[in-house]
Amino acid sequence: MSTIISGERVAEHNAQLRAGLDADYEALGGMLARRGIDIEHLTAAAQDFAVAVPSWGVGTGGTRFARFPGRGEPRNVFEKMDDCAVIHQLTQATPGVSLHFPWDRTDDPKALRQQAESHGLYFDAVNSNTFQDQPGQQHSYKYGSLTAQNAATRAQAIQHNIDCIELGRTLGSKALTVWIGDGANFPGQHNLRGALERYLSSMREIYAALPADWLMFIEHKLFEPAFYATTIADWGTSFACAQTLGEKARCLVDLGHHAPNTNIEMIVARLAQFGKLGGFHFNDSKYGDDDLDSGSINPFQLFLVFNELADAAQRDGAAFKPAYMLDQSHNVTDPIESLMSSAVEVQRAFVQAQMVDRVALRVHQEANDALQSAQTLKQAYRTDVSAILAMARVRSGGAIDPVGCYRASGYRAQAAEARPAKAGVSGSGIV
Ligand code: AFD
Ligand code: MN
Ligand code: MN
Repeated sequence: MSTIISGERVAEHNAQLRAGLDADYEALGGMLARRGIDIEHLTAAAQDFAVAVPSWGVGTGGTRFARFPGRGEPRNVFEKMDDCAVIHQLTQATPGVSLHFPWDRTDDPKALRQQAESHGLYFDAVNSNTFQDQPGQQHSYKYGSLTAQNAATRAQAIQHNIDCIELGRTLGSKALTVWIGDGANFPGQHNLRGALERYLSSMREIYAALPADWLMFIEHKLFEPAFYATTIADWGTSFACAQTLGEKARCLVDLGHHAPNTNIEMIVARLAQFGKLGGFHFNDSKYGDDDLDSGSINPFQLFLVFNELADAAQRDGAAFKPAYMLDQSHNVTDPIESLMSSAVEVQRAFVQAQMVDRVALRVHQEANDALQSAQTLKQAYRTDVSAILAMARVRSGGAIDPVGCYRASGYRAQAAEARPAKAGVSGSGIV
């Protein structure tokens, strides 16, 4: 497998930090042993953990007001894949890449697949884009896409999704994520029920084009760009649509797509209970769809989500396999650094949730001991598992300190030289 940052450089970096890591790992192992937990079991679980990176995340994102591009941003999908390869090389936690069409369209999908494979990467769900117009497009999505009043506009949006499936097939993807911005900005602008009927009829056509081993993820979002009534605004609508469409349709939970203070872990539990939890877009937010780095604002919520996932995995076994993806917009950080840190934060919540004493939790719940139930969760959440994550990385060939190693490698400065900004070409879409 080819690596972008030289293996010697990573080894050199790790050598400097190894003694400290070994000491921390041993101390943590001793502490966990006293709680009846085998640290090796957790480290192995951390090594198996994977979260996909969105191709659009390696470019600087934007707000509605402006985009301030960074140095050396990728200008096409091949350069994006190089950045994704660096993220995976150092974290060993992000082997999947989620592409977005037409932003990532290439005339040479074979070369793209080869490039991915040479870096040990594969393609996760592909994303369609009917929330903005592309140059030369016949029908505008200004008034909607899959729900548009105009049948020809709907047909165009349906065909785009079918094209995405076709492209994804050549790349080895196994799922299509559909997020639409459709909705109304004024009361009365839409017949609320009619819009959802048109959505379902469009989605049925897309569903019919899914290969047998594919899934379709329906991504809901509370608001924006439709500020009065978003057609697929909540998990209830998403769930009803997934049920109506069939077995291959599942719900995708983007953490930012809910009203502040929504109990997202309960949504996760509900979807898991009814076999409709397709996957996640991890990010964090303070207000709305902020797309901030995972775990940067509310790491406890992330832990509680993973606590539900651990519970579902215990109940449902290997059949329970939601797709994990990041979906963030990086405005003030180096996107590679943000994605590496976020992957580690998601992995951290996953490992902490594995540590919850589920037997004790059940006993406390059955005894109506609310305080001890909460303390059981907190005990896992308060445990610093950084040494487990670092050990998992180093054993898999990654870096003990991914951001430190990345900075020392000079990758960004080299990218800035190799990728002079081209007018009108951006590595990022609007997220
Ligand atoms: C938009 C949506 C959503 C989606 C992303 C990529 O809010 O999060 O996943 O675009 O399609 O930002
Ligand atoms: Mn999303
Ligand atoms: Mn979003």
